[in-house]
Amino acid sequence: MARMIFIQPPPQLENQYHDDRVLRSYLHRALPDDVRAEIELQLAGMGERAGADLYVQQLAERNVEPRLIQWDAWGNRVDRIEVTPLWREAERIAAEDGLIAIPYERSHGAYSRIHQFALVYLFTPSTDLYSCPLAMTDGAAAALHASGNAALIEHAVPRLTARDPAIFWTSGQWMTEASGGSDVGTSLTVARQEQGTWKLYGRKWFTSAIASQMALTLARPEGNPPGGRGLALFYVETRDAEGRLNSIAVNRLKDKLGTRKVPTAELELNGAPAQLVCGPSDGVKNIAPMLNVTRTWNSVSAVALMRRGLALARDYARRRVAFGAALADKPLHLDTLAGLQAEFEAAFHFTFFVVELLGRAEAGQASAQQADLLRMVTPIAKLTTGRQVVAVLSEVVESFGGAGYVEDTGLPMLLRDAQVLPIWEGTTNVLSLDTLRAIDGARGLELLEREARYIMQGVRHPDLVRISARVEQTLEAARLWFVERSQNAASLEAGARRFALTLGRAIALALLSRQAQWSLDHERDERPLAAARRFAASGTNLLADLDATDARMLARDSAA
Ligand code: MFK
Repeated sequence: MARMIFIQPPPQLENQYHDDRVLRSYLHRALPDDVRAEIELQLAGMGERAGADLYVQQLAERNVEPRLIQWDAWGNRVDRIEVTPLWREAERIAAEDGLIAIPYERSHGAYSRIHQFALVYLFTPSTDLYSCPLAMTDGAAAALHASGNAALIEHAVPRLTARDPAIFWTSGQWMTEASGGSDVGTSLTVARQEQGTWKLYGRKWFTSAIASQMALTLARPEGNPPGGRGLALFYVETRDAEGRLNSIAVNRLKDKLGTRKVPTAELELNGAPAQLVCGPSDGVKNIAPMLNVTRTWNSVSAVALMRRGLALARDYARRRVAFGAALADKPLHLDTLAGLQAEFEAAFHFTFFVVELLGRAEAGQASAQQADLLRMVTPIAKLTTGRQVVAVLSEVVESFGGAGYVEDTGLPMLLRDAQVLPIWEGTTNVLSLDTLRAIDGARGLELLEREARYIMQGVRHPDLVRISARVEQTLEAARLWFVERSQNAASLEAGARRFALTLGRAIALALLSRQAQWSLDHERDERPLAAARRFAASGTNLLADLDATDARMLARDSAA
């Protein structure tokens, strides 16, 4: 007699736009009806591909990785990178759907960034972090525009923003050096003028887009002082007209925990020809517009991966029967998923708040205060969502039990990819310090408090009124904490991460509350209210009065 074998049902994905209540409800609130009507078909198309053919291809290519081919058959050094088939398809879709073009064409004015990032959010989880080169491409276009370098803008930006895949270029962002890491100012790459051309000499330790046609990079013109100010921002084209690398050697690809489809390379610049983008100094300052755009992509990628994990976990919970019932009918399993959903919804509204501000600023519609706000919330959203995505995806993996730990379900890859999001583009701690720089004293915190009050001014449901009072108290406590700690630089620095996360969680809660009231009023939907209650209960104020001496003892853990 044949034995009955139990087969676990794999999770499945529907159209990722139609299936996404949070995205659809947000777009309904944030966009005028005519703009939403104009973009909806495209979003549904992207949602369909993300849940179907791209996802199928992603699972089928799970073991395919990019390759560095250093030599051709005849002994020539070629250093060619072969990316995966899914990446080639992703590049075509990105160009044709205008994933970079949209905010520069600006057909929907200040709403163009919402249009772009809604598409990016749908596209990202099914395309193996192809959003990495796209983020840098967008950042390069933004930095070139900010530079005012008319020749480079005319030459490169039409390629970076092209919709024709044959013309479309992507850009790298080569900052990290072995000496530098987060401390970019210690970079050792030197720029020399040789026969009227700048040539770069040095080693770039983490470059995520050598397969790109151009890069923005930092180097120190000979004779310049040390530090970030002594660096200059350079434009480099990676290959010459014959397709040979321009005095650049690829030493190896990195063997990384995740993002294994991203061909991150170590490069040797052996006199690579380059052009100055702005002046011969202030490179860190001049590349900052790029960082702020890539950090926004990072936040969007974090919410996109959280959403993918939840879509899979929820679907699986309906199919998987254990202990006599579907997981979706088990109170403890539901409670666990509800907590993750609340984190995701808060992260989503925070991220798209940054996206809205960016769109307004680029369309020339942001007040000076909104521009300051954008500068503050960009790192705060990046660091907050970067922590959330790792926590959420760790739980998502666990919600599948042992299956979540098995490679060919595709689930471990989600967690490994998520782990890069709090690291690249500035770690949680580096961005916490950037937050201190960006808020520029108590004045910035007052601005945040005013904005939170403005966001929550329309809430009427009693629970949301209580929550909004809590947000105000938290932000006020953060301001008082900041003012007190400002007397002692070491103590301020020690608390910077808890401070930045407190701001992040409080603003996210304010935004989630606004959406919850709107959904009650316009959709009779209580789910965002439930998410706001959950998120509020999980705590926003992380500013416990922790002692620096305790921290030193614990962190060093030495016998002395
Ligand atoms: C899915 C999407 C993900 C995207 C894919 C990414 C692929 C990854 C490729 C990578 O390159 S990852 C590596 C990314 N590396 C970083 O993000 C660097 C992290 N370190 C920092 O951000 C440090 O804070 C920083 C390097 C900026 C500190 O350097 P400095 O030399 O100590 O800078 P300083 O003196 O604080 O600031 C110099 C100027 O820049 C100041 O202006 P002023 O000269 O007017 O005073 C700053 O205000 C300004 N500045 C710095 N950061 C800024 C900024 N301005 C605007 N926005 C910012 N974010």
